[in-house]
Amino acid sequence: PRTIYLKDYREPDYLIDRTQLRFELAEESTVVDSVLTLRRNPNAEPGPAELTLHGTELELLALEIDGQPVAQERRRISGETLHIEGVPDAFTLSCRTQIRPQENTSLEGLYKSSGMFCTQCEAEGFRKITYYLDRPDVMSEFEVEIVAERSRYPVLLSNGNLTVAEELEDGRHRTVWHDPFPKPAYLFALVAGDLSRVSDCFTTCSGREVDLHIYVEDKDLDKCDHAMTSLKNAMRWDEKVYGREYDLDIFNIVAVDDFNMGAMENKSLNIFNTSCVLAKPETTTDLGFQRVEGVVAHEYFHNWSGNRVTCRDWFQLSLKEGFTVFRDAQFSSDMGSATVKRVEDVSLLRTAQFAEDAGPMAHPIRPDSFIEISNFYTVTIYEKGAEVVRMLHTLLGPEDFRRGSDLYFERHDGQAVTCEDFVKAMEDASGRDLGQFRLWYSQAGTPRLKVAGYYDADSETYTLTVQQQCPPTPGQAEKAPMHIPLAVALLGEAGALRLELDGTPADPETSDNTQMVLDVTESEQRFVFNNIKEEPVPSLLRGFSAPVKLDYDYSRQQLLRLMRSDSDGFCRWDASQVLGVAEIRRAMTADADSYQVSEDLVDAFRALLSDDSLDKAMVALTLQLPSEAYLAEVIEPVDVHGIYRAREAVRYALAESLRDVLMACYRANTSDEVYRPEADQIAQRSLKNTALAYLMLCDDDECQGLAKAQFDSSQNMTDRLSALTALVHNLHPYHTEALWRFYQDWQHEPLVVNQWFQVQATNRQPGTLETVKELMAHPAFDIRNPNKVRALIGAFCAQNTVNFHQSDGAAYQFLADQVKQLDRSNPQIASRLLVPLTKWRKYLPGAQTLMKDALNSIMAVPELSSDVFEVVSKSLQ
Ligand code: B3K
Ligand code: ZN
Repeated sequence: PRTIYLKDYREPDYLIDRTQLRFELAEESTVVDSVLTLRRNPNAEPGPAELTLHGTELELLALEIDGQPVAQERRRISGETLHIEGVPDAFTLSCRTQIRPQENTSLEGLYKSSGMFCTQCEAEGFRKITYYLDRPDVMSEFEVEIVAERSRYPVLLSNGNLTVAEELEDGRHRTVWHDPFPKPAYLFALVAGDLSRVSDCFTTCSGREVDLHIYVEDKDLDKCDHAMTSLKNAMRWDEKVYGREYDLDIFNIVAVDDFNMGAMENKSLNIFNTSCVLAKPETTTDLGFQRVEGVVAHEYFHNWSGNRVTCRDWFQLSLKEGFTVFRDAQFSSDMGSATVKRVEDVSLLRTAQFAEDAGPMAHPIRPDSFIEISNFYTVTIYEKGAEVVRMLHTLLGPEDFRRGSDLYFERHDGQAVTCEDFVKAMEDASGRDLGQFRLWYSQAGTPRLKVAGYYDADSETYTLTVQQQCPPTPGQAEKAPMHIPLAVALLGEAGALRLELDGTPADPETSDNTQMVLDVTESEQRFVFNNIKEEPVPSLLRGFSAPVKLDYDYSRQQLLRLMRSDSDGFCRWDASQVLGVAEIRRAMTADADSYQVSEDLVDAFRALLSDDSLDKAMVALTLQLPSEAYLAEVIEPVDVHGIYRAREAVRYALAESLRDVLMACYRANTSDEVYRPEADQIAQRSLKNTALAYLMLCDDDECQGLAKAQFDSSQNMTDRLSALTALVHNLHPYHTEALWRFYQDWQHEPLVVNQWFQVQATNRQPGTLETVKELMAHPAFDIRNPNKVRALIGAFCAQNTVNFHQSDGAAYQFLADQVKQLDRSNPQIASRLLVPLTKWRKYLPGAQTLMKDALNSIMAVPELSSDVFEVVSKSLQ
C-alpha cells in the first residue's frame, strides 16, 4: 500500500464537463455505459496527452474516443487505473463496463441491500462503478438513465430532476435523471428497488415548492414521521440561521439496511442507514430519536457545506465535515437542551477523540498523508473539526462568523476548495488575524492548559497564569503554541464578578462583562483582572471553549461551589466529573472493606435530586459518574479492572446512601403521558432511568421489583430498554425471561434486535465473551450487516472494557479473528472494529503484550486490505 501526501496535490490534467451514464440493472450483472465530455484542464501543468482514469474491479467491455474504438496498444490497465495515450485536447470518451453489485460485500460503489440496488460513493467508491476521474475537484453535470425490471424495481432514482419515465417492452422500465448542479462523483447516487414512500412538501423562503420523499420498505412506512419533521425543521433553520435556501424542486431520502456509515449526503438523494432515519416510540429510544434528528439535519446541511461548496481533495475532508457537524450541533441545541447537547458532545470528544489524538493514528484535522482515506472519517476530522469551527465562532462572535460564512458560500459556490479558503473568508469578513489559529488545522494532539490563580487583596487584583503545552504525536515531535480561546468568569459570593482585564479598555458596548474570552497565544501568559474585591473561584473553559485538557488545582470546596452555583451549565457538570474522578481514584486505592463514600459528594447529589428547579436532563447527566472510557483517559496507566471495581464501589455506596431520594425521584418522574420525543419528556425519562440504574444496586424487594414492573408495563422503547438493561446487567432473576420475551416481541424489527444484541454484549458480568460468540450463531445475526456487527462485536470490544480486557487475552484474539474474517468482505468495517486494539500502549504491561500479539496475528495475514493494513501497521510502529 502506498502513502498519499497533501504536498503532492496537483490539479487534474483533464476536466469532465458532462457525464452521461446508463445503467442496465439485472440479476447476474449490471452493464454501465458512460459518455464523458472531457477537455484538457487549462491550469494543468504541461505534460503528455495522456488520460489516467480510476477504476477498480471493473470488467471493461468497450472503449471509444469520439466514436472510434481505442486500440489495445494505446490503453493500459494497471492496479486501480486505466491509462489512455494520445488523447485530444477535447473529446468524448465512451466506455462500457460490467460490474457485479450482487457480489459486492464492501458496501462501497453499487451494491445490493435487502433486494434493492443502492450506491455509496464517498470517498472513492465511484471507481467501482465505471472508469472516471474519481476525485472531488473534478465536478461534472450528470445525466443518468436507469433501466430495470419493473416488478422487482418499481422505483428508480438518481440525483436531480426526473426528466423521463417510461415503460419498455419485456417488463422493464426506465427513468432519466438530470442534475443541473455540477458535482464530484462522490455525490452521485442511484437507487432501484421495491420501495414505498412518505411525502410532504416545503416552501422555501423565496417561495419555491420542494417535494420531500422518504423511501423505505413498506413495513417501515410508520417510522418516517420524525425524520420528515426533522428535515423540515432543518430546512427552515438553515434559512434562518445561515441564510441557506434549498436549490432543487425535489429532496429524497432512502433508507437502507446494509450501510457502512450513518448516512450520505448525495445531491438531492440522501441515502441513510435505517438506524438513522426510522423511528417510532415503540421501537426507538430517545437517543435514537435524537440521532435521527441530528443525522437528517447533518446530511441536509451538507447541501451547502459539502455539495454547493465541496472539498478540493480528501485532505480537506474536515472542511465539509467539521463545519457540518458544527452546524448540526447548533441546530440540535436550538431544538432541545443546549447544555445537554454540549455535555454529550464534549463527552464524546474527551473520550474517543482525545484517545485518538493520543494514539498511533493521531492526525491533524487536515492530515498531511494517508494510506486509505476511509480510515480518516474519524472523530478528529468530524468532532475536533467541529470544535475548531466552534472556536472561530467564539473568537469572531455570531455576527462576524455569519458574515464569514456568507462570504465563504458566495466566493466559492460551485467550487472545490480548501480549509484555507474557509479560514480566509472568516478572516476577511471579520478583520481578525487568524494566522496563529491556522495551527489547529496542521497540528495534531490535545493541548494541555495548566492554569493557576492568585488573588492579591492589597491591589485588588486577580491573576490567572496560563501555560500551554501539546504532547508529541506521530511525525510531529515539536509543537508551536496555539491560539486558544479561553472563556472565563470569576465567581464571587453573590455571583459572577465584573471583569476588567488589565491593559484592555473596558468595552462600553458589552453590558454583561462577567464572562470574557481570553486569547491564549503563548506558551506562558498572565492575565490580570483589576478591581476584584474578594477572592473569586475561577470558572474556566466555559462551555468547553476549546478542545483542550484543563488542569487547575481546585479545592473540594471550590468544586462543590462550582457544581452548585456556576451559571455555566457545562462547568457545573464538569465540576461534578472532577469530583467523581477523585472519588473513584480514592476507591481504587482504598481496600474493598474500608472504602467509604465522601459525605460531601453524597450531599451534593442529594441536593441535586431534591431541587425541582433544575433541568432534569442535566441532573441525570451529573448523577452519572465519569464513564469508564473517560476514566481511561485520565488515569494512567489504565488498570481496566481496578477502574471498574472502584467505579462500581462508588455506585453501590451512592445508591445505598441515596436510596430514599432516588426512589422518590423515580416515582415522581414516572408518568403515563403519551410519548413525545421532546426535551421535557426526554429529560424526565433520563432522570427516572438513571435513578432506576442506581436503585437496582440496592438489595431490598421494593428496588428489585422496579425494573421488572417497568419492563412489563412500559409503552415506549426508552423505558423498556432501560428496564431490560437493568435486569440483564444485574443478573436479576427475571433477566432470562425478559430477554426471551423481548426477542419474541421484536424479532421482526431488525433495529430492535440490534438493541437486544447490544444489551447482552455490554453486560459487564463474567462470561460475556462466550455469550457474544453464541449470539454470533443466532439466526438474527448476520456478519454482512454492519449494524449487527457494531451492535454485537463492536459494542462488546469498545464498550465492555472489563470483558474485552479479560486477563487471558481471549477477547483480543477473538477480535483479531473477526477482523481477519471481515477484512475479506468489508475492509472499512474491519478496520473500524479493530480500533480498541490499537490503544495497547495505555494498558498494564501484561495486557500490552497480549494486545500486541493479537495485532501481530492480523499483520501476518497475506493480502490485507489497505484499510486494515494502515491501522495495524501504524499501531505497531
Ligand atoms: N459524508 C458521509 C460519509 C461517507 C463515508 C465514506 N466512507 C457521511 C457524512 O458525514 O455526512
Ligand atoms: Zn457529514
